[in-house]
Amino acid sequence: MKNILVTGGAGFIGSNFINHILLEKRDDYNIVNLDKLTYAGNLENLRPSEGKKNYHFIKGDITNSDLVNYIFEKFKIKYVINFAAESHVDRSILGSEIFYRTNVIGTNVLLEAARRFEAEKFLQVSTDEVYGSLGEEGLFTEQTPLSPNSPYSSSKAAADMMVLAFHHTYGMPVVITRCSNNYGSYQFPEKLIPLMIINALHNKKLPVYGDGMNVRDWIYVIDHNKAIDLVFEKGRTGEVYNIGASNEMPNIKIVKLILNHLKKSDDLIQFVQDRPGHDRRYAINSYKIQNELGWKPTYTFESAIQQTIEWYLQNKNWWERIISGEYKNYYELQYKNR
Ligand code: NAD
Ligand code: TDX
Repeated sequence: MKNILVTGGAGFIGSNFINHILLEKRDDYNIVNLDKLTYAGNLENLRPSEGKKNYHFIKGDITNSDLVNYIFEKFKIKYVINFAAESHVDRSILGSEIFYRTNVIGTNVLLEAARRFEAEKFLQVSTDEVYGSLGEEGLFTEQTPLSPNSPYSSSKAAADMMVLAFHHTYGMPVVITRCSNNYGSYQFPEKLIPLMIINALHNKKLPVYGDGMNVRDWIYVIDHNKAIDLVFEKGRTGEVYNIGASNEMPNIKIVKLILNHLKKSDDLIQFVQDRPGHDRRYAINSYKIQNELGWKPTYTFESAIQQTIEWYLQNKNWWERIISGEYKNYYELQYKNR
């Protein structure tokens, strides 16, 4: 039995990891999910895992070192997968402090506990945004220098540096994954794809930043989590693995695809003031994980995006509860004067 501390497991990617990858297929994993349940955390995401005997939930903050140490001791934790983070770029532009507290200090607290309790693996879930922005050519490799541009991505880059420093200095068995943009069910409505689906369903304007030609490299969340599971099991200590499905697309193309699927008019599109410091293009070279660990994406964008749109159509209760709460204030602040 592997006693694994999974942090941020009530968010979009972490809950998918627990539901789909672990509990359906891995009875040798004993998972302790530590999540603060911020605005982005939602226990409804974990319904399929509730009641399983190899799954435990603890509400708490990764910056709380007493709590983290207690969890390591009580559950004999030997493995950490750190998903917990403040994850939305636009919110980091509105205010950066919580991003540094959670993403940097929180990671440090987890690393110190992992050091104290001699953890056998520490997997840091990072992002391609740490590499900064690409021009029209080229792809991010693991050798691309870190050059983050937003408060969010700079906090993730700082955390990555610290994780590698713990390996270099203390010999800690760490590994880092850097993935491109995810999509799938249970993604919080603030992110591009769910935001556009939900606005279109309400015949509300679809706010496309700038000229809509910023490019993101999209991967289905299950493919990301299969890669994380593989890196967790087989990744070499001290290494970084990029994860991406080679599916670059300008934002406007995705927005039009969503409108087309929902049989709504392109007139709903509204080009609005650009995101400050908006990275132009992300694109991942995932040769290393494919070649070394044999991973490859299994979902095509064409089918998985349709499935995702259908999920939002079938699960209105999930997102209606979110958008009728505190989210309204965020939406107002973010979009009112654009
Ligand atoms: P999310 O915002 O949906 O979920 C984050 C989760 O972390 C929430 O459940 C939240 O309650 C929890 N959390 C936040 N602060 C916490 C704290 N201080 N202590 C404990 N729990 C806390 O994010 P996501 O999209 O699921 O992203 C998960 C991870 O993957 C993040 O580290 C993110 O940087 C990384 N990532 C995301 C993407 C993407 O496209 N969404 C791509 C690459 C990497
Ligand atoms: O209303 C919008 N209009 C718009 O044009 C929103 C919310 C976004 N956009 C654009 C900005 C980006 O170019 O769409 C693109 C995607 O935006 P987000 O969904 O906010 O994602 P991004 O900023 O690319 O970051 C995501 O991928 C990397 C995740 O949020 C990060 O957590 C992850 O690290």
